[in-house]
Amino acid sequence: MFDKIVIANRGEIALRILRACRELGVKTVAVHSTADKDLKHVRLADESVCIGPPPSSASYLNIPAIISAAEVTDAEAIHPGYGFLSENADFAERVEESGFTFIGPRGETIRQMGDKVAAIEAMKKAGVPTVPGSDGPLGSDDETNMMLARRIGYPIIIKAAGGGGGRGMRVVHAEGSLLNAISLTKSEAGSFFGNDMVYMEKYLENPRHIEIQVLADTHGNAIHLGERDCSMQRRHQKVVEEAPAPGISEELRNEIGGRCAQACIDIGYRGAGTFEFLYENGEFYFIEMNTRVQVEHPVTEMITGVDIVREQLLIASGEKLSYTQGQIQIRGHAVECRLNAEDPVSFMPSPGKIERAHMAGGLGIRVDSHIYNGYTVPPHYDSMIGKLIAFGPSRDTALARMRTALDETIIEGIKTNIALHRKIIDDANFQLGGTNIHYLEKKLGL
Ligand code: MV4
Repeated sequence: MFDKIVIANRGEIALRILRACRELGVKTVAVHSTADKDLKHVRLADESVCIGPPPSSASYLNIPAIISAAEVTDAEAIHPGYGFLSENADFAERVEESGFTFIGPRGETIRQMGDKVAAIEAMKKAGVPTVPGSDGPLGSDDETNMMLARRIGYPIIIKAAGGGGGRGMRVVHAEGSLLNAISLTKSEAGSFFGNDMVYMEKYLENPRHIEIQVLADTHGNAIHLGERDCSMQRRHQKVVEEAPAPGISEELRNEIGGRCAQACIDIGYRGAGTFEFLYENGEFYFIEMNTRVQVEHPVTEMITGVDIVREQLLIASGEKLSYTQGQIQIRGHAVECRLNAEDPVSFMPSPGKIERAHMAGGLGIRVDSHIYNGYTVPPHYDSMIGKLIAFGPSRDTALARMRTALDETIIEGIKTNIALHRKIIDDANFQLGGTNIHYLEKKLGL
């Protein structure tokens, strides 16, 4: 195991990584912007290095500053967390070229999965079910593209190969708007992502967003930890996640999970990863792979007992996975509410000083948050201030515990989305389980 690592992130995930390091006896270096000197994990870290001014571009995205921090503190590895540089292939490569271990996949894998056309091709080849589509980039021949769309059947969606997470896509309902949609998406993609490659898929109108968590080591072992349902979202921001996904049988879980684990072996995947699927009418359709630890990883940890960040550290240090697939059991149900500092009406970020904070507790409650009494939420970063996770033997129990926990939680001085969470947990359709990706926006009347 490493002697010391750099945590190249902030907020709750930096604290989550620090806790995993403590348990493994790994020393920690917190790198932070000037705006973040009072973060909880900075105080708890063995060492801290200020890497720049508040804007992310000058601090958490500043590759030379982060690598220098590893050099001056004599650290061995860098954990990127999520967001920021976590899926930057150039960063992963520069970390390794500088003699440090990147806690994540090889740069080459990150680059392959960042190219959605290449990712889909690799997954299709590995036996992972994909959305019917162009199976490759669209060419410049209008007649061919029209034939392709007709064969797939409208509605179709045009997506940028360099996009993902909801950026660079356009739905087309009829042939009349196809060619214009292709050229618009292409030119947007060229300016946003520096890559004007686009592809076509059948547009699924009312899917759920279900993802499979995987772990793969450098000894040829790969396992899946079941699925999460992340359908409760607004403008591509997840709001509530849960595991397991309501209505997914053990047989279907093992079938799709097994294919994801095998795909990891086929592509030489290393570390924790997530296969994102659309799920409609009982079928899974792969759309993207995330090559990082995700915000919602705790719901999987709660139902499997596997510490995903610990496994990331073990894998990166060259050890074998702590579990075989046969040792993984799904037990109970977990729900996560993302707590955001935001206006309940406009959804605009609401940074500022937290005058009073009291976190919930009790059986089955987990709080992953860096906030404390008197902490000031800076305006420069994402508005998520923590996650409230409820676990129970059944989904109903997990939801009842979440309701109690939301009512116990006190955050004063800033606006939060706690009332929205209460509304979601109390929603009759959410309680039934299996609402689709459009449900929350429709419920909110957007
Ligand atoms: C789709 C789709 C329907 N059909 N692809 C949006 C984010 C990006 N990861 C992929 N996205 C979608 N791709 C096909 N073929 C609908 C979405 C989509 C979506 C997906 C997951 C979670 C939330 C979403 C919200 C709107 C659209």
